[in-house]
Amino acid sequence: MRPTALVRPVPDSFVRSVTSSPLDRPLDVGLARRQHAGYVAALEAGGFEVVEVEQAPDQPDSPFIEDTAVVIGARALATRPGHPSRRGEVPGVAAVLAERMETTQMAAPATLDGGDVLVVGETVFVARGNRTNADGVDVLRAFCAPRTVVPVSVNGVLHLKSAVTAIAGDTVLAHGGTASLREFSGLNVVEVAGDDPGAANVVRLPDGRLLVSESHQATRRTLESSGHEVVTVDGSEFARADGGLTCLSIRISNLYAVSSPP
Ligand code: CIR
Repeated sequence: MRPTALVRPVPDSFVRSVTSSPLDRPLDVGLARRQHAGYVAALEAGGFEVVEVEQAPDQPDSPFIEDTAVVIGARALATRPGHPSRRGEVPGVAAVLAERMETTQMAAPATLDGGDVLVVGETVFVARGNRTNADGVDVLRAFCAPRTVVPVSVNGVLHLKSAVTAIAGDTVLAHGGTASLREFSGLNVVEVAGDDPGAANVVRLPDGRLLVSESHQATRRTLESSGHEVVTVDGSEFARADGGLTCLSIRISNLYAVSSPP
């Protein structure tokens, strides 16, 4: 299957997205839509076939589609998001996934957000505590078997991928002030500097380039100086709602796997 990215359009209700702190001004839906279009164009230019899941008018956070499913190999786990207001996002995404692959649904009391799950090679890292609970980790373990699931602690960020993402099959980009890097000791770790953990949130494109937010020029320089080709997009309106670039898609490919699953 060609690398595929599922995305979901920005509804008018986006203005009511969950935010960790009050905003100085309302979210700008028009701007978010323009930035979303730029993001989709960058995914397509980078080699993803983009599939748009039907808009969910009553689900403000639905563009942050990554949280609704974990895809490993050719199987999907539809999640039960940690924030109750987001659970209605799942059925629409699960239906699209079920047309393409075996899809199972996580059940209560488990909670897990896809943003807390990072697959690097055959290892699956997960952050527990914020949106993902212990039952969610147990369900993930069963889903991922025989792959190893490694819990990681993070501080002061919503999700694991807010502060650590994969930039190669054996390399992560990480904000060391936020995530414990001990668990990644078997991998190459490229650290981002500065106060913003979101500087480590990048998307690896099928053509090998890395998609970085325009607001993280230091990340761009770090990656370019280590030989990576970078493309940037503006994701600032989503960052105001606590979302990074990874949150805006579910990427289905074997980019992160050392070997294909059985
Ligand atoms: C939320 O609080 O759930 C959304 N406003 C942001 C979700 C961002 N998703 C992600 O980091 N994977």
